[in-house]
Amino acid sequence: TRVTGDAGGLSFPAGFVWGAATAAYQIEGAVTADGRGPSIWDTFSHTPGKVHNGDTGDVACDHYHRYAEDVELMAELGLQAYRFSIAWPRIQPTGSGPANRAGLDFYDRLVDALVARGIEPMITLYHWDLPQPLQDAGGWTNRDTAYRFAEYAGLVAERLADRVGTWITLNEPWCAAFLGYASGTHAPGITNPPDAFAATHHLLLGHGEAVPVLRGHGVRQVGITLNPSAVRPLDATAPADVAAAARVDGLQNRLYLDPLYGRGYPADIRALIDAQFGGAPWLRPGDEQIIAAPLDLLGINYYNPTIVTSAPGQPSSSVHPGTEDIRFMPATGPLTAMGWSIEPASLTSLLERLSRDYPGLPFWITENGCAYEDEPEADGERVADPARIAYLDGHLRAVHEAIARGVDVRGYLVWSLFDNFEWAEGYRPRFGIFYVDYETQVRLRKDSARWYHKVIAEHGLPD
Ligand code: GBH
Repeated sequence: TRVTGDAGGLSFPAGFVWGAATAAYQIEGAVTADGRGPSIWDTFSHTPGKVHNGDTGDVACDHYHRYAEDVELMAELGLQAYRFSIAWPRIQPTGSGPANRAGLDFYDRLVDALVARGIEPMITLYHWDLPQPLQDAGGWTNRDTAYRFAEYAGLVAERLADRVGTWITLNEPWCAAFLGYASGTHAPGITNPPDAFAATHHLLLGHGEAVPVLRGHGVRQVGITLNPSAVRPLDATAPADVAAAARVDGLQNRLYLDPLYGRGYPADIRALIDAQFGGAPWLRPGDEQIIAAPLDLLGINYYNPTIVTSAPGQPSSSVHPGTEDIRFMPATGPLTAMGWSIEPASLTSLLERLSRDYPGLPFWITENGCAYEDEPEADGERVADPARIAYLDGHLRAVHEAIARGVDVRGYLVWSLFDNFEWAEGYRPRFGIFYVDYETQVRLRKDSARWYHKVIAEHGLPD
């Protein structure tokens, strides 16, 4: 495999897949169309003070009505794969019971349009939009939600498994659990630290219950997407900082990876949960075996590094349970519109570390990208986003470097195809390679989309 280009560009291994990603609540809008029920993100975004500027996903990119044109844009871009999520409340408006046919019909049409254009659909079953009635019964702190999730997975697979090869059960369960139930910065906005661990367990259990259901419908490629923290100590020679980084790694990475890879929950984090949160009443015999259902790929979302230092006895700056005595360092250098620093080398080292400690599954970069407050030029046509091109170029070089060092990375999906509803940050940060005018719903190719088109066409980075 030729991995070095002739004139400073970089070419990727044969078969490496180029794509882009979105999520249902962030782009679809049409929140009451065709029988869709409310999700926790409808409730949360409509609660004053929760989302920047009071923004909601009510309309978003109106993708629900514009999917056909949107697929044309993907085809013109040359996209090989498109990762999107299914809105559970479109399929089961109350979170259980028979499928809402009209909801399934939408994704059926979308999948057909993608397949017709030669774009490989990749489904994420859960990208954070839990049906509100399930939340009313406790949400992910209720073990029953895991079984409801597996049931929902079956309804979707029954309809789409014949045309969709790759299925991701959950997107970033750490975010769903820790931002949803501990910091409360995401839906459902609960701030009860032990709930983050119960939610984590039931998310993983739901994942494990769903895997055999998907296989039963003939699905060949099943994975999960995590947001592993590229964490390191502020001072690598200070044992307390090294220990702090190891704890964050435990709480954010090993807490998920170890049970998924069949090792059960990590002992240090189990001990922390017992000591600080009064045990793990949610854990039942056999659960860890269910969570360890064999997978075919691991999805990795990477945006920025995390640098931590030990800070005992200081007022806690951390909202994450178990890290009260740890300080998360402020971002440095040129920042994105999310306030995140830009460090491609951390992606290479994260991938190397994961492939060393968690061998056996091919990796996909299921999200990578950056937000800016892009605006069209005076001509109303061009959107110049050189910083995004530099970010994507740098991170693709980082992926390439990991591959050169032996890491098995099969594909790369830009976050995001479109500017969209950035959760608690609303519409201000724009992650898209397509600009969306939220007044007119006009989509404009940013310069980064033109650049990505070339990357795909050349199967690598131009000079
Ligand atoms: C992804 O999550 C999501 O999958 C996607 O929907 C989203 O649009 C995209 O990234 C861009 O944000 O310590 O409380 O400050 C984001 C991953 C990881 C971002 C944790 C925030 C720090 C949380 N997140 N990170 S906090």
